[in-house]
Amino acid sequence: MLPCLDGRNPTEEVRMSPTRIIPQPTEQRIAGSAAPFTLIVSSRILATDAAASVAGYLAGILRPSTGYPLPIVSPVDGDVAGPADIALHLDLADSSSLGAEGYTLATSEAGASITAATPAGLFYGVQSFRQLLPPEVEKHSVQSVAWQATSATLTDRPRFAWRGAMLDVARHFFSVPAVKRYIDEIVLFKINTLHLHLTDDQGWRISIPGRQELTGIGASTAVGGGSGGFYTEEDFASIVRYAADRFVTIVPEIDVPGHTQAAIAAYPEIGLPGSSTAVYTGMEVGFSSLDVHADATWQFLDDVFRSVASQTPGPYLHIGGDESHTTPPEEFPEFIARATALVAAHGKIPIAWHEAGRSEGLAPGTIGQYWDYATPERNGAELAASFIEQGGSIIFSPADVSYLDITYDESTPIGQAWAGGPTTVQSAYEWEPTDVLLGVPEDRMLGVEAPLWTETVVTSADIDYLAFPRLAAVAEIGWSNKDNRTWADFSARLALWDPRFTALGIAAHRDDPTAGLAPETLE
Ligand code: TNX
Repeated sequence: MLPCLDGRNPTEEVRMSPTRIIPQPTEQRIAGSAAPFTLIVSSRILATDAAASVAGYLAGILRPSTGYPLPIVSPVDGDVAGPADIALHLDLADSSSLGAEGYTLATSEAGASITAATPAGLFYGVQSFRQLLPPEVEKHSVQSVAWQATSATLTDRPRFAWRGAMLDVARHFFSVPAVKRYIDEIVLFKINTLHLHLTDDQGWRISIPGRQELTGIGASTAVGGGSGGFYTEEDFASIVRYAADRFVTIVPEIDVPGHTQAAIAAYPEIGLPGSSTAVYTGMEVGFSSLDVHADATWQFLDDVFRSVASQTPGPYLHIGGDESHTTPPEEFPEFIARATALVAAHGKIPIAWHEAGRSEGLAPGTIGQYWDYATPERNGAELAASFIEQGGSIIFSPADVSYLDITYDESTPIGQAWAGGPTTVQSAYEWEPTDVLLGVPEDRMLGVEAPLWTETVVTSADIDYLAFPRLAAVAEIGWSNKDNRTWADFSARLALWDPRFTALGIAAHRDDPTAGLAPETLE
């Protein structure tokens, strides 16, 4: 039993998790009597060829901090795992019980083993295993620590297929190493999708062959007048590969028909007649629009969608569709119908923000991303239902609970305060997708995604501070059984994560432990 560490409600009866793992595993037991697993200098990682890349990833975590050689060995006949070894087993027979991403993990004095039907499942087993080891395992220099893991048995698989993070690289540009850093961080919490918001009024961030002005002019700015930037085709390919090696699908977003000032500055013929052709560095939204009826617009979109589709191996292409306040309202549905059809023609599944539900002509199966509030009092629900009626499903990103750019409290130095904000860690945790849009069947709920808009976010340290720990909260909603989650338990596990965030070099936000306490309870 863990102590209840949240300090807010010490009398509440809670069944505490046996381990500190986030997201909460489906089933876990600790064998109180069994001795822990111990990693020693002669430990080995046993893995067949198909599991070798996950074994390499695990070794990459363990070797720098333990200083142990940890050879990866392919088990040959008669080579059995010893009590200090870690064995990775791929067993297709387990796919019916573990699914495409599940795993079992067992640690004890008899050894450590992870079993899954797929390399992705093994990877998630590795994420749980590292959390059973002391936090110093996350450091990059040799630490003098007893490398013990609690004796535990876990069987774990995700609730939702889509567990996403979104990074806005348009308002401020983030370099390839900064994006890779974020990928390494999000996978700690078993996030499997990184949606990159690649274009907006303030910048165009991906190279499109034959459309040089997009990067020549469109990429030259950022919010506040910074110098911008963009990904070359090689840069983007290297992000996609890095993500794929960590079982993360990259979802590119080209936001149209609004949020397009950078593209219009580059190619004025695609803007609404009378549009400004200047680059833009402010923070207002909703003023720009493509011209729905111009041939130039459709030639442009064909070039862009073709190129982005070919640069992205994943099945999705996001077309935005949010806040297009200057697109003539009667033309917006037609625009969305045509744009989703074009994405489908280039072989990708279209995704759009929920406003696109105004169109009754969505390409079949178009996915809606709901960003209105979690409290069901606003109009987004009807728009989301439109995707369901047209054969699609829904990704949940309610702005008031899952937006990582909203401040935590009045003292947060960066971030925005709209969307019912501030958004505490507790409110990022205490919501449930099935309560947000009544009437959406659970099999049409693809999952959850936490967007990070970057109007006020400039550095990796800024990303870390706003994303952590709230992304961990949303990740648990996406992965864990809903009947298995309580804030008291989550916050206790989060408190145990503090030294791990520090060891990882993530300066996460920490709640003021006195917040919300009545003055008389304070010293
Ligand atoms: C709304 S939510 C936006 C973004 C802003 C964000 C700021 C959505 C689909 N659009 O353009 O960056 O608010 O929080």
